[in-house]
Amino acid sequence: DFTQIQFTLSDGVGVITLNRPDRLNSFTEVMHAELARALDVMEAHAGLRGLVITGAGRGFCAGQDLSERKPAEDGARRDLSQMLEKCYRPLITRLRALPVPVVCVMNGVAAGAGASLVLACDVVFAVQSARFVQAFSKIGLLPDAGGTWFLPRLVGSARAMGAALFGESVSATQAEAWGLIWRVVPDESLASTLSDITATLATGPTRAYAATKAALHASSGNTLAQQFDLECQLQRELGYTDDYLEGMRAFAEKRPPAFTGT
Ligand code: T3D
Repeated sequence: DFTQIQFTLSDGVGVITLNRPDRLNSFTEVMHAELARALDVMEAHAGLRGLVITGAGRGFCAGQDLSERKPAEDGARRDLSQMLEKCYRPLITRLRALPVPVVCVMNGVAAGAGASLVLACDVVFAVQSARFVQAFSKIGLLPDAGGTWFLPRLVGSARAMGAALFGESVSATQAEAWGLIWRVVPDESLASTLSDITATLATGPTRAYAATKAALHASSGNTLAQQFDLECQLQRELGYTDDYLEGMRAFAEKRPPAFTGT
């Protein structure tokens, strides 16, 4: 019963497809509500093993639907922080907190808050023809939905400033070279990339993935000593998992591991 996204959950892996292709999958309040419902389902699912986010059609997401922002005839202004607090903050925060890898398979252009959504994901694949546009400055805004936090951490201040201030397109190839994303794939490999990554997540060491995500996300705010403490705590927990035992047995028996995510 979703109308602006598609959502499936099988073998523990959620797949969200942003689904307003004629508007380049731009965000509406309805889409935000549907994303929140999909996240409710995944957060409540004890056997969750991953989430993949992609888009329908030629675009990934063009950010806020600007047709919801038509200027009033009398020139009245609006408080833009409301939608940020109500919709974008929970979306980005919940994706970061999800204890499984969130993988973006970027099928086309990502602009404005759509670019911030991409950067909030843990791993990003992008088709060759995809591009990023920090479109905010073109309409007199600053990068939001976490954009000003993600951008400098991923690419450094110089590139973050240039991309954010001037809003020029950054190609998928450039994004990969900068370290903004993990990997560019050929356009014709979109479907196989999606199925490969869902299969990888469905059969992966989910608890190790969760610990890795938590530790890497924590690292930028930690000292080395604090990070050692965190690694010790998380590795201690992983040492008791079924997947570690299976990994050790598979290594000794020279066969691929059959992880259960437990
Ligand atoms: O408002 C708040 O609450 C604050 C939060 C803000 C968050 C934000 O995301 S602000 C930034 C909003 N997004 C943008 O400013 C991006 C606007 N779009 C573009 O710059 C370009 O469309 C793209 C660079 C994304 C893609 O360019 P291109 O040439 O490939 O496609 P196009 O022809 O511009 O767009 C195709 C159609 O989608 C077109 O409609 P038409 O002419 O076929 O009827 C275009 O108007 C529509 N479209 C694209 N982006 C949006 C959109 N419609 C509504 N909202 C959009 N954001």
